[in-house]
Amino acid sequence: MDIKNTLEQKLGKSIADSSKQEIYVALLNITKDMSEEKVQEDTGKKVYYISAEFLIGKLLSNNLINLGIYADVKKVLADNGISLAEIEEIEAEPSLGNGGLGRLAACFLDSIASLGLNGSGIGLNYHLGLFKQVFENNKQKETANPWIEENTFLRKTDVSYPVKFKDFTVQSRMYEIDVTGYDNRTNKLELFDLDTVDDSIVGDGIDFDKKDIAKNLTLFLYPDDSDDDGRKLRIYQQYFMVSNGAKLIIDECKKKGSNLHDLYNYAVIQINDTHPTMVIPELIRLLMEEGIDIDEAIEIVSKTCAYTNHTILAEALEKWPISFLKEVVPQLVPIIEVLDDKVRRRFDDESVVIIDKNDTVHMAHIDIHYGFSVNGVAALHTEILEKSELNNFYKIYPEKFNNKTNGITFRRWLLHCNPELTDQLTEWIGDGYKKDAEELKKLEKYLSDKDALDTLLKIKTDNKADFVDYIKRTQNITLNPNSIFDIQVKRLHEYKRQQLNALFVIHKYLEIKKGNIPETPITVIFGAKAAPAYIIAKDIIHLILCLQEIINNDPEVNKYLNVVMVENYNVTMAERLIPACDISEQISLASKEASGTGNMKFMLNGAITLGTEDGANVEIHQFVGDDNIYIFGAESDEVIAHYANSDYVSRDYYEKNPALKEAVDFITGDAMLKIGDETQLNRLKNELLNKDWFMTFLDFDSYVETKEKAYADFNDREAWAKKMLVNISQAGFFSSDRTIAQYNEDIWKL
Ligand code: GFP
Repeated sequence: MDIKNTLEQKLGKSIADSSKQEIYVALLNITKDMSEEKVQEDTGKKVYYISAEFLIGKLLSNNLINLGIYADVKKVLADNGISLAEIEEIEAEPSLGNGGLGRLAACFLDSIASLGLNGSGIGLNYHLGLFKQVFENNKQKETANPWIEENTFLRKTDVSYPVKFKDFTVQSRMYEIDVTGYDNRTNKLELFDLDTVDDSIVGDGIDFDKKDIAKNLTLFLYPDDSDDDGRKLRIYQQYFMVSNGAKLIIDECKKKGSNLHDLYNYAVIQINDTHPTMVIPELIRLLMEEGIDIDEAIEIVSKTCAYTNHTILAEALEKWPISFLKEVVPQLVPIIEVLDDKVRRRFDDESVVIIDKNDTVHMAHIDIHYGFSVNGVAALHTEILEKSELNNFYKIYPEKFNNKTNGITFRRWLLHCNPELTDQLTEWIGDGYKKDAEELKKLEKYLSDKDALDTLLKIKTDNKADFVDYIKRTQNITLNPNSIFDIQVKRLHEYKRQQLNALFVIHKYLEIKKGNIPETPITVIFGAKAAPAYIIAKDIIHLILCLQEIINNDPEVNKYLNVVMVENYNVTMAERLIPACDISEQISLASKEASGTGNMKFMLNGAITLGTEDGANVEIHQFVGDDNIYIFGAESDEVIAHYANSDYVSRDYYEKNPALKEAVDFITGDAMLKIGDETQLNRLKNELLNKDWFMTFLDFDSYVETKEKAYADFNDREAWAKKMLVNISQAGFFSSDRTIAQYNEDIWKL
């Protein structure tokens, strides 16, 4: 294909005479045309991945790569003095996800298409996304994030269904986004929406009338659920998603010849976390409308649906009062009662019922009883589900439980975000690794090659310099490119323990004040959004931003230590940060992080993990060996025992450990109170001293010691480069192509 010609044809003029905006739109349309040509006829069994979130990131470059024209487009533009990077910046990042859950769904869609499998994503088209984070007075403020532009990858379709709620019916509209496989077929992400949704009802920040469903239904992902109206809105959203999804699935299967009694031969539904759980009773209801009796309908649906669990945190396993369901979707209630009744008849165990004695519906319990597969997302996570969190279910259905360790798409997290490293790897080992990630192991032969190790260090230095420019240009933050980039980016949550990292920063600051100067300067970088109603999470952001102000403005310290929290952390920012990282912080309290996927992205880009034995860190550790990872802290068994015995008392650690006490007291010391919010800082300190549910203090000493060791090791550049190369060479297992191949082999059987 002659890219220059095609592009100029679309533009209707020469590239030289076109604006960047025009070039962006032309490229967008070219990729849409090319993707469309790779759509295949829907035959055979198909997987439907239903998820409240799809954190897909910008699409232009990803699609150019997957269509095989990225290099050509880049060259044609460069010949005209235009950089593709500038064109990429014009695209708004879709705001359809929150964190790892949504990003995993996006990686999976890429791998499903790239492996040539027939599958669609099903979700919602949130107009204003999660929210856009801005910092004001060292605090997070949430604003709307309108991302849908006139020229967009979204396509409006004719597909539309009536969706009935208790008091009214709405008419949906399906939009779709092409999911272009790498050198393979195109699949679809189907996003349901409502024509009546009205962005203008959003006032200051992200406030709106939660009761006006016709106008607010698809405005925001995860609307504030701190009151009943907010919780009911989530039920409206979830039902809207699954009712549309179920109708689409039935239509598509019928078209392929299904008589619905054999639905499971045509469709498999992967339920991503508990948000889409109502697809089970809704499908049963729809099959009954088609004349199938309830017992058979339940059997059919149970053979069609599979469930993935992403967390052991009770708060994230959804439970709805049955009264809410009666108010929003009364048509599902009798079905859920039958599902519960069947469970109660079979098992005399209150812990596995669907509707408990407080009239609360346990969504995960529906998934486990009425799905045919239950999987965790890393080996340790699945083991904890089987042995403790879901043990009562595991005893009933051992055959349903299985592990699928998460993965990431190397197209976005290596080929796209780190072109310099990609080219170098290709020079060293050929490009087979782009389709078979295990081939990265071939890099092992360079482990004693000094030139290769120097090259690797140079690529890291270049990526750091690029990031320094980018963050200066976009957020006016000045960074030292010669410092160690120590990075923690992920959703803000106490179990992920950004507060532990912040306590280290305080400790380090005080050490430098005492004259203990680090050999190499350090830059600690954070990126995280806190859920709008999560008070302590917002206090932690406040703490970090205040530390940033104090430390970066202290002339005694800022030559050696800087702290930065990037604003509005998203996929685009991650693509810049990850290739520039030296130390990857994966410091959750052992047992609490189901898997983590950032850990895999950092590893693939040559960062060294500093982490607990948690989630997929455990598997990373096994692959790279003790010398190429920094592991610290209590292990999951110890943590689980502390919870069981209720014997963790954070104040004891504080009283006995002067370094820890000094760091904790700093939170409400003079320097902080001068610039910070007293209420917030006091609340955070009290939380740590009197509760500390995620055992920050338990691991403080071990964290400090291990981190200092990593900082010291960094100075032996050759030894460090070796660690980097080992990490890259061992990353192959964490390709989402491997994960999806396993889902298909064990669960979907397409
Ligand atoms: C959640 C879990 C992570 C896991 C992802 C994907 O992500 O451990 O890796 O789901 O399975 F917590 P977050 O939404 O918390 O980032």
